[in-house]
Amino acid sequence: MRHGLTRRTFLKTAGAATAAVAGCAALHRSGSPATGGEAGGGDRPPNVILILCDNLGYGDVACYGNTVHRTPNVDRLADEGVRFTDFYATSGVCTPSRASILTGCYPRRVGMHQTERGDWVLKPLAHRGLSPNEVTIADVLKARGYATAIVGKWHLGDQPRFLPTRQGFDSYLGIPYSDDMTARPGKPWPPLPLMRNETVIEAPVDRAGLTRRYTEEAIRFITANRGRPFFVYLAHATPGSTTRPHVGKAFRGTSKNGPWGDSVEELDWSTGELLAALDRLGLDDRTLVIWLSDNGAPRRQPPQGSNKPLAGWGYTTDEGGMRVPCLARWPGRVPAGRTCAELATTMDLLPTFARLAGGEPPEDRTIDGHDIRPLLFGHPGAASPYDAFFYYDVDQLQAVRAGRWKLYLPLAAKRGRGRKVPASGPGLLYDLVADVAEARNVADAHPDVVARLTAFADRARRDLGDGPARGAGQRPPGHEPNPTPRTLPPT
Ligand SMILES: [Ca+2]
Repeated sequence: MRHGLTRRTFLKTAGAATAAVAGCAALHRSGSPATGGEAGGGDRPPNVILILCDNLGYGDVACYGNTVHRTPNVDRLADEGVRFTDFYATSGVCTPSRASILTGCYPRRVGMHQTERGDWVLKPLAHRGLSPNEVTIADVLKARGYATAIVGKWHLGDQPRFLPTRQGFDSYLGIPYSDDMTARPGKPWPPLPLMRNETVIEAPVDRAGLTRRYTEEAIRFITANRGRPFFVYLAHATPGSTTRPHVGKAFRGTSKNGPWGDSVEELDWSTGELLAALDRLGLDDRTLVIWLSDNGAPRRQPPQGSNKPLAGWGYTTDEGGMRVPCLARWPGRVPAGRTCAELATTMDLLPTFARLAGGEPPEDRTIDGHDIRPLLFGHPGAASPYDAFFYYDVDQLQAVRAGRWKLYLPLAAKRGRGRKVPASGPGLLYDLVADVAEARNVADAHPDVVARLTAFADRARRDLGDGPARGAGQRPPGHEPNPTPRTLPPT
């Protein structure tokens, strides 16, 4: 690994590469390695639409087994693309999960596993944010000539220096954090702001209308940029973190599962609108659509969302907390109607998109994710690129998966929610292939597997750290010494 290159150096280098590739493509219109082959058909790389739901569970859509919610448009993505059964977010909560999506790294790698106060997620006026030195998906694709937009929830820092417009996005419409972080007594939080780029345009924003507005904004951006490659990160606010999801008028009370079901069906409607727009614009076969969630459905009494058949709830390191639905559709390139059971993660999006765009992920730093084009394209024998995957709760390493096995480490003081683990001994071992619900601990029968996974955990501790102990491969987060609230400009 080379050191010393800043984000700016990466962007400059990548920009030069774009120019070189453009010249090359002009000379060899059909055979350039950057624009032919896996990068996509024709002479331009694919558009990418990344649709992210908030707190939507593994079992919340029909193509993952839900029998109550009606999700024909999401199911269509499964019919026309690939459905991943073992796809992971890197955290059970928003901020760290989103840091991984954008950077291709474990949250601890980029210092976004906790706030400066050791909390789960960033609150308004937090000092912390994703470091401006990190390279995001938007940076990588923008350097390849893409138009880049984020529509929706950011949650990687609400201070000006941390906003998406400083992280490679040409445009932004959305809320800079969670939709439950509204003005309230005892908190210095401002009325919930809707931002256009770096300016608040509405506060408090009408949360019920967000899904429709976000959908319209994404379609407007796609339409305006149909003649060039584009990247849209559509990060919906729902089902979200409020005790009753906010739902548009047209969907209120229309499902068989209360506001949660209404919001899932509204997300399905939104997905259908986007697919219709792609069809109308003739962009179907040059657009990769990825649809997923940032973490599992949280526990509610009575229950609202579903993580079935997985065990546990959002905000934990149980499978139900971190394994998410993930669908990918690209007609003509991603084979239709396939299921992929190989382990993949949100960290793979950056390296994969970089390659699809004819570029490379940043080489001056460690990126934890992998190029999963072989899984997307269904290459015969394509296997998970992970020897091990690590489950952290805030700063604590709690579990390791390798192949079919998941080991919950013994912890004298396990933090957060989720299953209880022994304080000492081998921990809890589950065979996720034979026992997807993590019901039968088989640690005693497989001491060799326990030893192997424990060694992986030691590797993670050295590299990424654990608890207060720093790892050798951690990078610092961004820090704003004097945070200010995002409020409407004076009139
Ligand atoms: Ca979330």
